[in-house]
Amino acid sequence: MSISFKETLHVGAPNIGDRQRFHQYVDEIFDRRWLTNRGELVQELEQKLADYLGVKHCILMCNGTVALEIAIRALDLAGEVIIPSLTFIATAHALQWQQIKPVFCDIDRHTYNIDPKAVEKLITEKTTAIMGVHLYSRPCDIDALQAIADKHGLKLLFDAAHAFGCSYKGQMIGNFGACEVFSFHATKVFNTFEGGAITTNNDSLAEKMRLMQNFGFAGVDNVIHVGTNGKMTEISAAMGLVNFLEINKFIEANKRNYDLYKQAIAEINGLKLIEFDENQCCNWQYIVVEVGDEYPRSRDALIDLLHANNIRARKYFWPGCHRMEPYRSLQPDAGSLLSVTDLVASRLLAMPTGTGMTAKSVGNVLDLL
Ligand code: T4K
Repeated sequence: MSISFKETLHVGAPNIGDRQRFHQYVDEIFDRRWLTNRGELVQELEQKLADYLGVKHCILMCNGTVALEIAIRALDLAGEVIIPSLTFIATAHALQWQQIKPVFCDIDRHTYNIDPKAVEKLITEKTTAIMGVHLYSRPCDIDALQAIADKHGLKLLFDAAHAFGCSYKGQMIGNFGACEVFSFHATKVFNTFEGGAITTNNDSLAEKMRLMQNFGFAGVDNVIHVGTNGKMTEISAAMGLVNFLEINKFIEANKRNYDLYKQAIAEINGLKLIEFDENQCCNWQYIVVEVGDEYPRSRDALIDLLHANNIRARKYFWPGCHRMEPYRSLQPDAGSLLSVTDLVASRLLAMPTGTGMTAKSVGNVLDLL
């Protein structure tokens, strides 16, 4: 079967705000001749995002991965850190990069998030932290994870790359654990081309992370800490300011697309669309479909069909970090405790959404399904 749409529909196609305003910002940046190193626009965006999230500190970063690395280092993590395997590889790499072993934990069958019951069994003498991932915009079971962390004297932090604009029990993601890390990559609901942020309500941690992202400089010629270069540029901040003006529009477009998918997928035997808590804020940015046994095609056959018709659906996050290098070689037995992860990773499919999708293009995808 081939419907062959002319347009190619990508998962991750960026949301782009007012171009004219962006061009004006670029001119202003050039006029000021201040391109990076905590410029005016970075400071303005940090304040706006901190206000939006209701958090004390928002530290903008060059990308989400470096932000994770800095958070991990600032919290003095070492030894082993428990994370889910069903996540983007950056979650694991940010630890391994610093010689910390990511210990892969199974997920809850329904939420796809790290399973607190499985976490406790993985704690050893070497464990220093739990890093939850709010996968596909749905917050982890934060209360349960915090209780485990408190009981065992572990640090808790979150990879919140997917959860900008989402809330947990009425409070915005960004306020939980010791700190939370966002990605503002082009593919995210809110993007700064490349970019990210760490948010925290802890003053001394924030100060330490600010030092670490700028080589440890505490003023001109005065280095007081080891550090790296995690700074966001003014161009990225300009993109952020422009996109932030339209964040509600972006989220509304995602919600409209989600509702269209939901209505149609409810009628299709064997397909199950991800569900969200309508009482919480959500960015609706991941249209994740689980392909069950009752569907006439396997997940892989379905993705082939979609690709043949210019719909670039993705198998996020197949095959799970534990089945990719270096973890596959370093931890060959990890899969024995990850049966839910393996099952779910073989069934999920992410579908295109965002402001680039019209109701008609969603309809075209649904016709094919
Ligand atoms: N933690 C989690 C849970 C994450 O999901 C991520 C990033 C991170 C940490 C790390 O944050 P960053 O360091 O990236 O800030 C993409 C993104 O590059 C990555 O940011 C994102 N997660 C991940 C889920 O998706 P790939 O390897 O799938 O990228 P790629 O090049 O295949 O593009 C993805 C899709 O987006 C394609 O369908 C094409 C489309 N696209 C992409 C770009 C860049 C566009 O249409 N336009 C574009 O400009 O990782």
